[in-house]
Amino acid sequence: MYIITVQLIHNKQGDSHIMERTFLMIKPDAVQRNLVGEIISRIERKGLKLVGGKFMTVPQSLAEEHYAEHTDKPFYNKLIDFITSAPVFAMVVEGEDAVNISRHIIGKTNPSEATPGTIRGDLGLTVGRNIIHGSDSVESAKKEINLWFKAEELSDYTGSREAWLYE
Ligand code: D4T
Repeated sequence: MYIITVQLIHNKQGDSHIMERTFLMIKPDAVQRNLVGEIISRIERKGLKLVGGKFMTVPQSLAEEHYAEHTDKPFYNKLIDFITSAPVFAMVVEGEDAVNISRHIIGKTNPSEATPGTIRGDLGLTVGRNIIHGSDSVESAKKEINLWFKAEELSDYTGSREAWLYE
């Protein structure tokens, strides 16, 4: 059974908007550098709503499945070693256009090219230690949420400030 990651929401005025969920993972470097609170704070301040989160050491099999598209890349082995080397904080966040917005606040893959103000631009230095992962499309978000989380680990709830975030 797949977890629903995109929903059409109707407000009282009859307007509709698309609510998305995306998968984010605070990587081992950021956990070791005590940046978990700083990063979650940036995501929450933007208005994205946390609907699931877990602190975990990534099993080899999960790391391999998550990064399956990179199997042939020269950095693949180092990437798997890194991601399984120490705990990560995996989470699911929800909001209008959540996939796109979270990629924007994360910044470019290589922190040396990421704009100041973004998570990678402010907190990272090198591509092999780039702080956080975020799904790059609605399709990957769906795949990754279902790979990392069970349906019962996610919460459906209305945030008390949603009327001040959405028309
Ligand atoms: P992730 O998947 O971690 O959010 O990163 P991106 O989506 O921004 O970038 P990606 O899939 O191209 O890379 C996956 C992961 O591999 C590391 N990496 C990447 C690396 O160590 N060396 C490299 O040259 C590249 C391109 C960083 C992110």
